[in-house]
Amino acid sequence: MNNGPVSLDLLGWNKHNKTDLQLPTGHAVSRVVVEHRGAYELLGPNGALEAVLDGAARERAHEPTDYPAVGDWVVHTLDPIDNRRVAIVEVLARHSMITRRATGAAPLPQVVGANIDTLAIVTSSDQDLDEHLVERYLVTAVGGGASPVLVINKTDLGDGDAIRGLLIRRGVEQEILMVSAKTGDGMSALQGLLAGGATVAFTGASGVGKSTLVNSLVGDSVLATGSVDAEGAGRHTTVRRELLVAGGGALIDTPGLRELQLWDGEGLDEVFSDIARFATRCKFADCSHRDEPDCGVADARTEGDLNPDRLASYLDLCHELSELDEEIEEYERTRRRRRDARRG
Ligand SMILES: Nc1nc2c(ncn2[C@@H]2O[C@H](COP(=O)(O)OP(=O)(O)OP(=O)(O)O)[C@@H](O)[C@H]2O)c(=O)[nH]1
Ligand SMILES: [Mg+2]
Ligand SMILES: [Zn+2]
Repeated sequence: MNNGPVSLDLLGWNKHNKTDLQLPTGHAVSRVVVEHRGAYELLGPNGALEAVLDGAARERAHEPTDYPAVGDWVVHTLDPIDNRRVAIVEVLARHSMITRRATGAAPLPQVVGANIDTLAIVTSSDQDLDEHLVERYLVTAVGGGASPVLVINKTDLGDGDAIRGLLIRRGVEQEILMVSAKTGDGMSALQGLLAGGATVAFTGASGVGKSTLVNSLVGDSVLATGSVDAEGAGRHTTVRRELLVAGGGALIDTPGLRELQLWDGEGLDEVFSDIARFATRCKFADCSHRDEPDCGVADARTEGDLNPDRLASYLDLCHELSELDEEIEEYERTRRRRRDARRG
């Protein structure tokens, strides 16, 4: 890992932040490259720094999303506050934010990455395609303000066109790149996503080659890569999210995910724009497209204009989101009750 100073420009600052910041003396801006439990690793013009969130900023953080995340631009002290770590005093406004439901019983959001331009959803030609999971990633990306792109890796091992066909038959409208991190095939298109100092995050199942792709784009084997078993499944080699600089753009590698729980449905209508279009023909404005009469969506399925698996997947996500809404309401109610009880 390079611990020397890195200009904000190389980290991608100029793509979205045109103005010069007026910083208090003794402060600087850096980017969060790794997040630990309550501590952060920063990279910027002052090199690699360890940081914690300072007390006042912690007071202001009411929601989990208010805390720094990988990809955030933060204002921090130059001097350490505890002999070792500098203090983050402000998280600058994000232009995008990839959020999922945090693991655990409580319905809480978790920011997986901030200020991401493109979310590369990686699949691999030697692993079974999970279309439903791809759709979850698509909704998460679009809802958070990032552009999704599909990447089919390991075209040297199997028929990438077959996977591409499955995605298209499923109704996926986003760009699909076919690459081989091993042979370098198609990598220039992936490289192109970094143009202008963009930030590209990689997500997908374990073993599809996310870290190998990032290493290849960085031009150095900075990340550990793993092996896959006979079925092509990975072994969760990557265990943390990490931002790396790639000559004018930034890359975020993430651990492989077996599943992804949505946090909000903001991106649903855009990702399933065909269904949203058919729904304008439903008799009832609040049609659930399950068994109402005169349902434009059901008609489209009957007529073969809508992949039934895609519709089932959409309805599954709608159901999950409405359950989540109820859970959040219940959670907030309990929280209020506890607070009121404490106040006596
Ligand atoms: N043949 C071939 N193998 C590849 C390619 N890309 C990656 N691999 C191999 O696939 C295995 C898994 O790669 P990783 O980069 O560790 O996968 P990952 O997606 O980061 O996995 P996790 O960190 O566990 O989520 C390694 O053995 C890589 O060498 C490719 O294009 N072709
Ligand atoms: Mg990895
Ligand atoms: Zn309907």
